[in-house]
Amino acid sequence: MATTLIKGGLVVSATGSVLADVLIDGETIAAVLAPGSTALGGDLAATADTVIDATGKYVIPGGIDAHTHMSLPFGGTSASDTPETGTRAAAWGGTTTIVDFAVQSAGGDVLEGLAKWHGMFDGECAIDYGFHQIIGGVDEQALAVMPRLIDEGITSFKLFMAYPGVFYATDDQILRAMQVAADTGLLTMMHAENGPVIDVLAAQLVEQGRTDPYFHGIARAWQMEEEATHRAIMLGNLTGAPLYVVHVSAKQAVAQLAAARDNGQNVFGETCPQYLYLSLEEHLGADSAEWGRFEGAKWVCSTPLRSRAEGHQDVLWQSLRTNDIQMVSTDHCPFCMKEQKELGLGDFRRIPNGIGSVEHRMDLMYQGVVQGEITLERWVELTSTTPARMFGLYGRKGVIQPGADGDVVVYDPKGHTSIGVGKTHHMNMDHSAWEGFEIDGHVDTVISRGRVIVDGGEYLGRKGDGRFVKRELSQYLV
Ligand code: DUC
Ligand code: ZN
Ligand code: ZN
Repeated sequence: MATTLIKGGLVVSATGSVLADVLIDGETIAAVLAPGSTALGGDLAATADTVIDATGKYVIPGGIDAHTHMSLPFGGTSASDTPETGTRAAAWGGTTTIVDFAVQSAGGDVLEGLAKWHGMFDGECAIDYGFHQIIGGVDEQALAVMPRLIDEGITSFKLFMAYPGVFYATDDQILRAMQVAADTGLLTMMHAENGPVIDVLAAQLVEQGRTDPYFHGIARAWQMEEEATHRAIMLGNLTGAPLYVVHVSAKQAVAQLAAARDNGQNVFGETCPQYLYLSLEEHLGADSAEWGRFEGAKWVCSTPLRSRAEGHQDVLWQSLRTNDIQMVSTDHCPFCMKEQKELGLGDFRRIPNGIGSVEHRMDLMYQGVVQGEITLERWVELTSTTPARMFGLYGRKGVIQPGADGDVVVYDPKGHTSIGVGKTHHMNMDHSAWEGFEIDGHVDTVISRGRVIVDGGEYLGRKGDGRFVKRELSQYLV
């Protein structure tokens, strides 16, 4: 088996940082040793097949993005990154595992939906991947089949309190699905926004001629995120099902989660880089020579970007420090402006919802370290270790220790990354939601199960390197 030695770097974990050499044997981490150690019987730097000098750099477990939507059919089109292009872009950015969402649509068969996603992903990916299951139609058949997902390595499912007529679940349906979750250990993931109310507000705005992307953010009011988050928490409380709320953007929703946690309830929250850095005023309300007031369509996603004047971004950063929010994923769901976002010219309701970020999450969150918002260790915890623990991957992923998969990133804090189309942009999009962002750091080397797939500004991997990973139950269940 080929061996790789990463020598002289600062190995950063969720619990601390230490100067160490990391030896990977084949696909697996074999040892974490004092720098230059000969404990294994010789000079490893002389005998390893590949030696990577990480002096002055951070050595971290590969990023885990637990919320992506490659090729998701949405709003009359499909997310523009395929499993192939999206996972390659993820690799460029230091993410070595994604968890995407297989879809069961209303009236459809859950296991057929899952099989379809396997068909789309298998043999296509640059990095390892797992699936959550979207239950888009909670009916008797779906409820009966859900426990079998665990045998398939799918230990979490997502419900939507938004999107009536598409993925929407009513309260009684949520109750039934959560009862299954409480009985089996499946983790309930919730898109918490009150869809029926939002749809009325959106229709009223369009009738008033308020059709620009900005009004997407007005229609999707924070009150309806807070309300739905509270309702989901109460249904979780009633059923005893642990709850994971996806893409939290409103500070009031954070407060709901914090209160429930303080109350002893097993609830968790995820936010995304767009809610930390971008805003309703500056982005949804953007205006350009090329697109006029439609420019903001680039940042139409749900939940929406929130007002900076109202302070949501500051509260979200704070919540990452206090652990009121435990994870940062991307909700990567990219659409091009041409022919995709454009579908909503004249009516913001028709703009496909989503932002592409899978390539930039590790860099964007590292910038939080540079800015003093989070520590180095918390960066690793939010982007790799907690996702692994939350979604049943820990031990294999999310940690640098003997026996774990050789998923390792060498990150250079003295490097620099200019984000934007024509600079660092491998996502299949005609624009970047992050154009112009400058990062004081750089993903130098990415190793996936022992294979160097990014190094020296070159992509060295192959389509099909990535394998499906069956997941265990969440470590956060009690
Ligand atoms: N939100 C998005 O922005 N895109 C896809 C689905 C979702 O919930
Ligand atoms: Zn969602
Ligand atoms: Zn999503």
